[in-house]
Amino acid sequence: MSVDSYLDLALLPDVEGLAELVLDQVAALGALPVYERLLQPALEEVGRRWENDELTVADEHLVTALTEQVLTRVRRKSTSGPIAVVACTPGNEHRVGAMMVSDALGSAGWNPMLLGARTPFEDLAALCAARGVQLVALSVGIEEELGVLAPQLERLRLRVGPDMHVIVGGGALRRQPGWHAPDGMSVCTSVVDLPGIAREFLPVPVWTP
Ligand code: B12
Repeated sequence: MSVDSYLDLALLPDVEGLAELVLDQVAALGALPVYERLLQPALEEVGRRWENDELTVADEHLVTALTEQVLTRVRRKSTSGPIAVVACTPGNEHRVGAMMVSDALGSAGWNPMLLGARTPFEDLAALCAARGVQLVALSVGIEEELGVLAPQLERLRLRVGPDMHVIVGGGALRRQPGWHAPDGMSVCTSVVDLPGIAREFLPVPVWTP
């Protein structure tokens, strides 16, 4: 899997070539490893080249937009499992990771409800309470949000109830791995590892004679 080939195709732009590259890799390896080992490093490389003045903001927007297009081609259909909400924290516009998380939860038997970027906690709490949501996966993209995140999560759980599981991840946590989640909540920064964790939270069917 080559980050350089990915970026060469995206910057041309050759969206069909890009889709073919990704779909071939997905067929060989599965979607989640390709997200983690190709798409994520490619976007990080965009950030690095931008910092070095090798790419412009417009180039970054192009690669991000094409990555989102390609993701919609790879993404699996929702399952009929229980709803799991996927959202970015209120200050986070980095939504590509959340799209991948949504796929990871789908592959674990949940029915992902992807809310996307900048989701206010009040609205997230209201939605989860109204629908009896049992799993929320949150993506934190900006390290500055981590300072206030724990009390916000505590309030979310108070509002929705103790049965709701919360898994927190995202680029900010990969860059700042020392952050501690409130008790009873999980931190996971890998979409490859996420299905194993999320499966454990699936409600166990009650057997009635
Ligand atoms: C693209 C991009 C943007 C785009 C995003 C568009 C979009 N549609 O998403 C735009 C232009 C909006 C943007 C804006 C900004 N950005 Co920006 N951006 C990036 C860039 C280049 C790539 C991000 C990305 O998509 N990565 C790929 C995805 C797939 O990675 P990911 O989100 O980490 O997700 C992976 C894992 O973390 C995991 N995951 C994600 N969430 C979760 C959740 C769970 C539960 C689990 C299990 C796993 C998981 O799954 C994914 C697959 O592996 C990065 C560079 C970098 N080094 O990351 C900077 C970067 C993230 N941005 C940065 C900054 C500073 C900004 C701005 C403040 C710039 C500005 N001055 O305006 C704004 C802030 C906007 C905001 N409030 O969020 C900094 C953040 C530093 C920090 N403080 O934390 C970075 C690191 C660049 C840098 N080196 O400075 N950005």
